[in-house]
Amino acid sequence: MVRALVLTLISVLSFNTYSSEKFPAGAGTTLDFSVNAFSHPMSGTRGMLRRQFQVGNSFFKGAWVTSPSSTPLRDGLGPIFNATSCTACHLLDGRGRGLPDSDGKTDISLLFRLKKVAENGETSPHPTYGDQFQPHSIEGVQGEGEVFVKFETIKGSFADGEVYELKKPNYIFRKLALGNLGDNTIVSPRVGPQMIGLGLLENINEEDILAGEDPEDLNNDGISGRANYIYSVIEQRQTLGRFGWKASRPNLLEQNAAAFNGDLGITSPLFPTEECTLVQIDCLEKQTQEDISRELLDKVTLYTQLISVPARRDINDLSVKNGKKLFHQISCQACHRPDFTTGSNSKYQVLNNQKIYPYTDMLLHDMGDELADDTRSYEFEGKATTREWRTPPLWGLGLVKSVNGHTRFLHDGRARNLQEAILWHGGEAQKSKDEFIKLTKKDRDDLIKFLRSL
Ligand code: HEC
Ligand code: HEC
Ligand SMILES: [Ca+2]
Ligand SMILES: [Ca+2]
Ligand SMILES: [Ca+2]
Ligand SMILES: [Ca+2]
Repeated sequence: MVRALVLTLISVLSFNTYSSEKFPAGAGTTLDFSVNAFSHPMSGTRGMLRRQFQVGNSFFKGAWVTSPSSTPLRDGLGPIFNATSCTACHLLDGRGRGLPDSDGKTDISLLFRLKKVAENGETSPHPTYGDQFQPHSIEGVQGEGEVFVKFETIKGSFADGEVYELKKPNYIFRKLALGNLGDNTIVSPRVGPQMIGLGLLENINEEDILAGEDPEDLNNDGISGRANYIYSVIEQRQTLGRFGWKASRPNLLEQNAAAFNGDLGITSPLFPTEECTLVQIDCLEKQTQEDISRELLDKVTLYTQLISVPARRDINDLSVKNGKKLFHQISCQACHRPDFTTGSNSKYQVLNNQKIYPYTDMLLHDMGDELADDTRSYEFEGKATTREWRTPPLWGLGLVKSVNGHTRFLHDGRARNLQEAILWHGGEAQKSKDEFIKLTKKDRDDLIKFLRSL
């Protein structure tokens, strides 16, 4: 009885301590703001669990090799692939830069999803290149080609007269192994996102996400918000999508297995076939089965579930406080929902019942012509269309520069800083963007300072 009381008291006290917005991941929040800020396990992870986290980390970081090899635990790379390690695109568990500073070859961290559109508007994987473009290959197999970017300058100005320039990327596919992509091909660029707090996002109750949907915009604020649904190979049914820029993966296990398969060419019990299409004969000849086991996938998944989120900085700074007020005033929070409380279904207590501050509603939004993969609306992945993107979490944004040495944002890294990320917003976010443009210079800077404190 006394013990129960003491335990309740401790949990109430610790809940109060960590439920403030200073601790975006609740009790598991890390206080390291260095270059390693995105690489810590949830704070309090000790003993056996900490060792398991490190084992998972080693498979995430290490380079994979062609099979057969003297290290069967780390072989199976290819026949075609984007990179030889997870880290190549999620450096220090942070994000890729995606694009070079000026016209040239795209960065390894930028991958391209492909679809062919039929006359009736239905999309399917590209018949020659499949649903992802893999530039690299093992010996004896052809990589699919190279992707270059050519920037186009878009000019605009704020209401106070200050001018700005955005660089719009146009993608050019070169050295294509099996001929042109052809007409009616839709190309969807994606940069590797940061890995923090994913286990918490996975543990938000589905009803809490769905409560934010407003597909017909009944409250008339110009913002709809739709959930994505996709087939889960684990549950063998349509399930809510949470991960990826279009929320097209239902959970971290499937996301990781898909990354192994699509990005590294590593097959597993979840995705047992290599990415070769029927016309990629050299690729088909070098296929291998079950390059990794379910057990190994589970280790990497534990790792991705337990990566922590750094604490906020400067929350009492007056500019940051003003920025936060403006964030709400111009309706950024309508999509970048500040908080959720996680559910209680995780086997890791540190992920359960936490008040978290991810700044996402986990829903899809039409973000306008400029950000769309295609201005026409076709279903692209699950229910997500060519025009829609999942609101990305904003936690950790202020530390991307320290961790990754760049400040590139959005699904292909086209925004060169946080201000440009806002200026690319359109569609359902057009009104918010227009209001940002009308702010004074001081208020714009304060809003950015608020984002940098996240
Ligand atoms: C070639 C670059 C690349 C490599 C290599 C790569 N990823 Fe990713 N990763 C991405 C991209 C791009 C996305 C977003 C995918 C999308 O939008 O569908 C992503 C998304 C993810 C996500 C979801 C993050 C979120 O916020 O929704 C996880 C988890 C992940 N990757 C894990 C891995 C693991 C594990 C590996 C190694 C097996 C890996 N990735 C290898 C580029 C890469
Ligand atoms: C209608 C929903 C919506 C509104 C309103 C909205 N956003 Fe976004 N935001 C998104 C989506 C979706 C993306 C991802 C778009 C993409 O990558 O193409 C995004 C991306 C971002 C990013 C880049 C994040 C990253 O990980 O690269 C920042 C920063 C951001 N928004 C800040 C803001 C601010 C500040 C406001 C208010 C002025 C705002 N947003 C209003 C939906 C919205
Ligand atoms: Ca393989
Ligand atoms: Ca391919
Ligand atoms: Ca609405
Ligand atoms: Ca193997």
